[in-house]
Amino acid sequence: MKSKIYVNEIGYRPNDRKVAIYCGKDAVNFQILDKTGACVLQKVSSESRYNPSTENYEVKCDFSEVKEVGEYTVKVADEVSVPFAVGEDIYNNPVKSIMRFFYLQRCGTELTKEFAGEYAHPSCHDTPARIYGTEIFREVNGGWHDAGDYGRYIVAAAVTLAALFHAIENDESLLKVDMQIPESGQAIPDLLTEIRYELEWMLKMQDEATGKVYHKVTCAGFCDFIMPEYEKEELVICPFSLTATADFAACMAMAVKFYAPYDKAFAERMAEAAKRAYAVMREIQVLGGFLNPEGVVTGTYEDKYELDEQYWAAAELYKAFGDELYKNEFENYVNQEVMHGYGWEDVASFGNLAYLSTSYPTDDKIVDMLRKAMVDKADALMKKYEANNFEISFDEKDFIWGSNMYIAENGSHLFDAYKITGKEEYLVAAREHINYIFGKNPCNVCFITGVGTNQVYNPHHRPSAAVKKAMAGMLIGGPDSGLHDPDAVRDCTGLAPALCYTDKLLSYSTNEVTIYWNSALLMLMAQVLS
Ligand code: G3I
Ligand code: 9MR
Ligand code: ZN
Repeated sequence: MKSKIYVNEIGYRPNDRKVAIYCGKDAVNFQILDKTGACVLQKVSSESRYNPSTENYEVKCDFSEVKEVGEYTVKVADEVSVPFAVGEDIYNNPVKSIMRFFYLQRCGTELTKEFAGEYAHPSCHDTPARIYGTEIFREVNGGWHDAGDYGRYIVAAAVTLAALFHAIENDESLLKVDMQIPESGQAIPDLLTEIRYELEWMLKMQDEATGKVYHKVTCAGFCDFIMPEYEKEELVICPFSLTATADFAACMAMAVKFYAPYDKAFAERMAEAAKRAYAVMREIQVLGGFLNPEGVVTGTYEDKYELDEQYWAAAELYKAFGDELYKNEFENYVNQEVMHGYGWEDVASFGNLAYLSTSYPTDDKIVDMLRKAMVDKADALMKKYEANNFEISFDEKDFIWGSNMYIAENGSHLFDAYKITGKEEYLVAAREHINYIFGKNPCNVCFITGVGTNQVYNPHHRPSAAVKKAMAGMLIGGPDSGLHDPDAVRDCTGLAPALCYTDKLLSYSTNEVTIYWNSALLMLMAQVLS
């Protein structure tokens, strides 16, 4: 039986705020016990408050004054929390496994036992793929499997890499992590090697003749819970899309500076690819965004609103290359509307950061507009954060498919406001989003596989299911009150929004994993924990 005390199951760094949540209608006395069971702190919780997301009452137990390194539990009456640590290095191991996930998702290459352990497999998905509706076959090997499925999607890839680049910008020590990949030990950092694996695949998805970018390559449908080399159906390349082409342009432009010091020719290839994609993206007009062509049923990443992708691309190309054209186009977009988003669907915040960090000239008025809008965005999130007993910037309507990505994303918006204003409260709030992910949530689960005490055991992830062991280091989607799969309907009907989560293999809408959920978490961790 799980207790009603919710903590970050990894723990807390000595000087960080430390709060446990207890579910109950009255304020309580709580104790912090050390490893020997001795009480090191005794206090009274906050008053109880109703929570529309859980349809329950909770109190907060603030024990921030416990700073000594050690292992602790929280005790309320005769209930005890899971044990957690106070220490400076508590996130090192989780970060490493969150990073290694990308390696383990590699497609089109053999993963050996030495580097992949039980998830080793021969090369997969390496036959030429049919361009949808034609007799033309194209070689598009490589890249990472997107998620619990084995598809490869440009939209997902681009935002994943954008978040990883921001993670590096905020915490350079990530470049020193030994990811234990076959290429480890080279002059170029492991993380850049791993990212290049995805970039090389993305480059293959751009049409040489036109510069347009194909939306995705997958089989026509989803396979069973088998290892990737057994998915043998024909690979299909789906048509070009504006979303994919704009995201591709932005991502390639962003990548240039990271690789220029190591491989000039590669950097130049990406610069060229970015410019060509940008130049042609608006010619791809599919009304209402990309939709699956007949006969294909894999993920769509459909996005009816494609202006933010162009906005992001304009900013990123300006930052990388300094041409007036990109500047003017971005500023025009901003003058119409400042947009936001660090997700696969809404990507504009990446553009805002690019414009604000370029070394080329910027317009003061545009800079002010961006900064103000970003702080306004964070202030709206702060209101939700203050109203939410679990100290996340969510209300009861925010628990949608991939809610954990939006948790990470909101944390990054709060961090942006911290950078702009210098106000510590944004940073503290952003960190609470990490505490939520690691177990201080009403599901009472640490949402990263292989981490914590109350773990996720049955992620919707084909290799994990095939091997019968959850691969470590994967952020799962989290509660989705939309009940988008039969298991969620069966297990969660009638539950409050924040509780609509089920650790079932078939619950893809609450328990799947993706590359861009992991990258969103890594970006936030790099921002607020370094
Ligand atoms: O944007 C609306 C929002 O306005 C509304 O309030 C809310 C209410 O439900 O819905 C929001 O849209 C949801 C959207 O995700 C938000 O990101 C849709 O209902 C929901 O269906 C959609 O889910 C997406 C899902 O694919 C289905 O299309 C997930 O974001 C997306 O991460 C997921 O991606 C899949 C790939 O297709 C295939 N590979 C696995 C991957 C992860 O599950
Ligand atoms: O495994 C698929 C997962 O990656 C997708 O996110 C999800 C929604 O598109 O679909 C999953 O596949 C399921 C399919 O949609 C319905 N039949 C069962 C499949 C496996 O659970
Ligand atoms: Zn594969």
